[in-house]
Formats: sequence, structure tokens, C-alpha cells
Amino acid sequence: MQTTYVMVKPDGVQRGLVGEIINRFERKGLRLVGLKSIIPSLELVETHYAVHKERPFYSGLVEFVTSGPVVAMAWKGVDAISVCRNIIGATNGREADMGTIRGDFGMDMGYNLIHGSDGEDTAEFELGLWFPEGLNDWIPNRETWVYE
Ligand code: DAT
Ligand code: MG
Repeated sequence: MQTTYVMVKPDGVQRGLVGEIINRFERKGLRLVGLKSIIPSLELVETHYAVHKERPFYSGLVEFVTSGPVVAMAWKGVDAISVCRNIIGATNGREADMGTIRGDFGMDMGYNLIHGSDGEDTAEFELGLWFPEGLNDWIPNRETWVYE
């Protein structure tokens, strides 16, 4: 089992897509172990995107993600990191496959609705950053019918 950090960005909240987005992960069979609405501090978002610090889009990205509430989530499941990245789709919504969140709802590279951790180390780092209070694990009875 892996747990991964997923976040609806301010454009997804403003466009009223939070329920739609959560629904996709939930229906897939992933387990919701963390969820909150938060207006993130500059420091939090700078730390989250520190890997992109030298990129030309960094300051705009930080400004965008701090501009309003985001919905921070933790999803758990077998290979949850890659499964969530597949549900999210490619970075640019115009190029992302239809059926993915970005492919179905996105038209932009920056305003791409959602973030998902890209590897095990990143997931651990991001979950600790956004959920310092810890997660709420639980045993869903339905998983008897999700995994053979
Ligand atoms: P992803 O979110 O698909 O993991 P990333 O980690 O490469 O993509 O970049 C982080 C975010 O930065 C991405 O969701 C949108 C923004 N971004 C990336 N490349 C960009 C670019 N060339 N111009 C504008 N924004 C960009
Ligand atoms: Mg990334």
C-alpha cells in the first residue's frame, strides 16, 4: 500500500470541481485518509514547490496556489502514487488524455486543477508538509471487493 498527496488547486475550487474530483478517486477504489480545505501560507507553498525554485514559472505558480483555498487530500491504495497520477493526467490540460481530470476539465498548463505526488519520496515529504497532524486511516469493508 502507498499513500499519496493530492491537492485540488484554487482553480478547481473556484470552478466547483471539488466534488467531481473527489468522486473520481473514491470510485476508483482508493481510500481517503486525509481531507481538508486550507488557504496555504507562502512558506508552505514555497516549500512544496521548492524543486521548481529555479524555473521561470515558479513565482507565478506560488502566487496562484496561495491565492485561495485548496483542498488537501491523502489517498491510500496499492500503487496509489501512479494510480492517482494516471487519474490526474498530463500536466497540460490541452494535451492530457480524455478521461483524466486534466484532460476532461483543463485547458491550461498553469491552471491545471490538481496536484499529485510524483514518487515515494515526494509523497512522504508532501504528506508530512500538508498533514503535520497526521492522517486518519481506517479499514473499509469494501476493499474485500477491490483487491482479490
Ligand atoms: P505536475 O503537476 O504534472 O507534476 P510539474 O511538477 O512538472 O507538473 O510542475 C508543477 C506545476 O507547475 C504544474 O502542475 C503546473 C506548473 N508548470 C509546470 N511547467 C510549467 C510551465 N512550463 N509553464 C507554466 N506552469 C508550469
Ligand atoms: Mg509535479
